[in-house]
Amino acid sequence: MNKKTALVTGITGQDGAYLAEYLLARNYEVHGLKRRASLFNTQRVDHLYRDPHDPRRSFVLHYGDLTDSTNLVRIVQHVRPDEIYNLGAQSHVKVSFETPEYTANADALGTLRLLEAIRLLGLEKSTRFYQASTSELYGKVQETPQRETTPFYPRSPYGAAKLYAYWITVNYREAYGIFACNGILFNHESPLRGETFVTRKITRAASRIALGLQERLYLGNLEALRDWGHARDHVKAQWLMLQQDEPDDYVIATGEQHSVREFCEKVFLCLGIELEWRGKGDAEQGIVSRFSPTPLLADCEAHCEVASLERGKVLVAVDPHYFRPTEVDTLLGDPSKAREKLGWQPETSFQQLIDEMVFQDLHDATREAICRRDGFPITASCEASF
Ligand code: NDP
Ligand code: GDR
Repeated sequence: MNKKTALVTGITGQDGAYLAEYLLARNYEVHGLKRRASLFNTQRVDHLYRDPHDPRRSFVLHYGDLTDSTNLVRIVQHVRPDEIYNLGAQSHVKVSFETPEYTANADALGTLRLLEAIRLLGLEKSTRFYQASTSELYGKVQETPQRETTPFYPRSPYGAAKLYAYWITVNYREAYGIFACNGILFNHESPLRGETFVTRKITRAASRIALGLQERLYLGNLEALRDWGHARDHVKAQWLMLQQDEPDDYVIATGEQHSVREFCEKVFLCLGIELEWRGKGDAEQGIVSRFSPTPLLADCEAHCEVASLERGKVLVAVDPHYFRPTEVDTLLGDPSKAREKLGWQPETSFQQLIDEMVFQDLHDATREAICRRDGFPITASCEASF
């Protein structure tokens, strides 16, 4: 059977890395778009890199940017992919309030540029297109749970940009017969999740606090409810959509909802730290009610010191700086259509997701602690604003 070729934008991001693995395991030739940066930005896919002289090479990166249409046309023309996965985006909701125009350019017009590239090059009948749509389209939710027919009400420049991308994908499917699908994916996380999204911010901070590398974790809205799945499961659904007889749009979610507060409690508990909440609103704090290191944390003691966290110590505090001008309070997806038509269902439980993320971040924190102790002042990158 002929090798299929896929072009993945956003290949250096969380989903891009999982999808690249998934496609390579299915014998695809995978081409990815990477942005020029002054520092290496390919850490998530470096293990897939092959020397260009290796004849068995199935993984190729091209410099490019979703804001540059000539470059997109050139890459699509060169690769002539069977499938395009448009995962590239300015994907941070809070950041989109700071950079609304750029977010619209990359997330909304970027999608149009790719669809136009398919059309200009006459690939309408040969190249299938996946658009990374999002539960942020539902924003101020009009019904619960959210399904494919639920009306959209975006609450951020990111959501509004993705709304355009959603509809232009539908329009090019209907107008030009392109096999184009929207995956309306609810939040999905992993050890590869960007450090400024709330789940990773929490697993990273809890691990560092447990090893005495950080004093406190500052968060925004603890009440926000999300339907959190695992990126590994969700990228399978992206691929399945493009393997169907007809193009369509699908909600991809777990059908389970948890609050930021609960996520936080479960993460600290993984390390043996029981949290108790005191105060209300902006003054709310998560304090230690009991600390008895779990075997996972106790194992670190062979290499570095575990923090002594006495009862009553404040580990989590609210900082209104992290609130958003308009918030999405609650999201819960109904993945029935994906289950029935794609045969897709999530395989990773909420607890397994947390365990995986904590395991990886504790490992990184241990390395940081050892290096610091031995006089190598590693500084963990942090971004105070998000
Ligand atoms: P990430 O933020 O981890 O990755 C985004 C990717 O897009 C990175 O590779 C980034 O490159 C790239 N990118 C950003 N701007 C541009 C640009 N102008 N041109 C080309 N590439 C660009 O996101 P995720 O992997 O989590 O998400 C993948 C997609 O799915 C995104 O479109 C996101 O909006 C959407 N989505 C994500 C969900 C989630 O919960 N993860 C849920 C629903 C939708 P660089 O590495 O250089 O920054
Ligand atoms: P989200 O993810 O906005 O849902 O977008 P994020 O993890 O940033 O926020 C989830 C919820 O947690 C609340 N929150 C905080 N968020 C961050 N980042 N930092 C904090 O300190 C904090 N405290 C509380 C937020 O207010 C929010 O309610 C993600 C992205 O991956 C999008 O690209 C994707 O489309 C959607 O998920 C589905």
